[in-house]
Amino acid sequence: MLTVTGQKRLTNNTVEDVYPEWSPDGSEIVFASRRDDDGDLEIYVMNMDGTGVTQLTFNTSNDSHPSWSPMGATSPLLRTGTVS
Ligand SMILES: [Ca+2]
Repeated sequence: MLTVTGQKRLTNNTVEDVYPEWSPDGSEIVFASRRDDDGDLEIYVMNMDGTGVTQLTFNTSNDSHPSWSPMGATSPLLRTGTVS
């Protein structure tokens, strides 16, 4: 069971970091961001402490609302869609 006892800023930039979702085991967070400078959303994953940010999608569409596959999976199940 994950117990949250405080708050820590995990991202710090001038663009959107949106649609975060914890991994089933609480060790990682998948999210969408516009941080790659081409203006559309991409999907990223990071450790629960904000380290180890890894970009998972690379395209010109808005990739958003990522979700995790069922308990025990080791990587996010990605679902892409257009953000209005
Ligand atoms: Ca994209």
